Amino acid sequence: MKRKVLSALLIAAMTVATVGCGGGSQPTADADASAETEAPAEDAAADDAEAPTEDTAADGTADAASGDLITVGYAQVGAESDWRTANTESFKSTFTEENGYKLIFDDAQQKQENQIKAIRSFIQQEVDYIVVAPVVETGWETVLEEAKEAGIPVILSDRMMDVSDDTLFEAWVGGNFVKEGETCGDWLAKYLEEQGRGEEEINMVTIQGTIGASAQVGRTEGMANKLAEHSNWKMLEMQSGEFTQAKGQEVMESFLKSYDDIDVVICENDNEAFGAIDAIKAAGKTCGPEGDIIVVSFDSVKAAFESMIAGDLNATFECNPLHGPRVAEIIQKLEAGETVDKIQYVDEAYFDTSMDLESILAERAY
Ligand code: GZL
Repeated sequence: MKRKVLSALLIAAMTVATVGCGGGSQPTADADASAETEAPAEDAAADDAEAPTEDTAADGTADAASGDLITVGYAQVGAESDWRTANTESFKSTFTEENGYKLIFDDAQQKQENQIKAIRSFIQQEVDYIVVAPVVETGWETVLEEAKEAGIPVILSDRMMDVSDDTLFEAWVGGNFVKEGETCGDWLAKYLEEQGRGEEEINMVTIQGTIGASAQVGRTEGMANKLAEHSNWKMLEMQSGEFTQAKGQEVMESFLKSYDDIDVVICENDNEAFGAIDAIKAAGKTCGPEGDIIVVSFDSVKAAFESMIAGDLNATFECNPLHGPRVAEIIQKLEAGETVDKIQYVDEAYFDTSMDLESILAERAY
């Protein structure tokens, strides 16, 4: 709704300043009557035709009742993992009314068509910003064009979109997934060396994430880069566990039926690892630092620390889910008419059983 106020202010400004209406940046929060204030011609033309809405007075100022909240539509992937739950909580605790926002949240249940529907609904509701955690990288150009046409900035969080025109989104904030995969590979090489297995034939399997999701693409690529450095490492098979515990267990069960000499299982998120560990134990095998099979995973959620402390999981590679504050910072900069970096990686570490996990866990925010 805030955008309508801004547009009304802009029209007032443009009426006074009679400036040219070539393409330009979004109206900013402090749009003033100065001649240099610009807005894309279509915005001005579109708003020109519209009377002030019920919650704006004739002079375009929002009345106290409607407040001056920034409305944010958030198209979330789903609720498939502990990481996702922490990510959702980060947004809900950041985009609150006391922080000056109205959050419209949509859980797409891991379906792209639901996310596209949500984005179209946000456009119809004339939100001020659309935030998307795209379930997969492709298939977004059309709906992003619609958002651009409506003059609504889009911010990407978590996973990336593969679009030919990167002006279709303002910024992306998330993990460096290729680096996560490579860090995992380097950790594995060091761990095997320390175990005196640096030259041994090592058989691996991978439980991938949702195929086509940036986290899956990047982690698989990063690990592949490291496989290429170790001719004694053999990737027996890779299958998607959809980033869920149930599917992770199912995939590991099938791997254990197919191969009786698995040395390492790489799980592309912690929840898949929890499922894989259940499958390994049900098959009468052991895992973890003292076990038959090395288990590594990604995310570093609290339950992963508990699994390492229990001796089941060997290591987890962090993917920070707390994107709410980062996205809010981007929005505040855009509101102030500032430019924002297009790509913003979050800081990430890794954790393994050589560390003081109880102390680290006590400090973890997610
Ligand atoms: C990573 C995120 C992935 C997590 C999974 O940024 O996209 O999706 O690794 C989650 O836990 O399902």
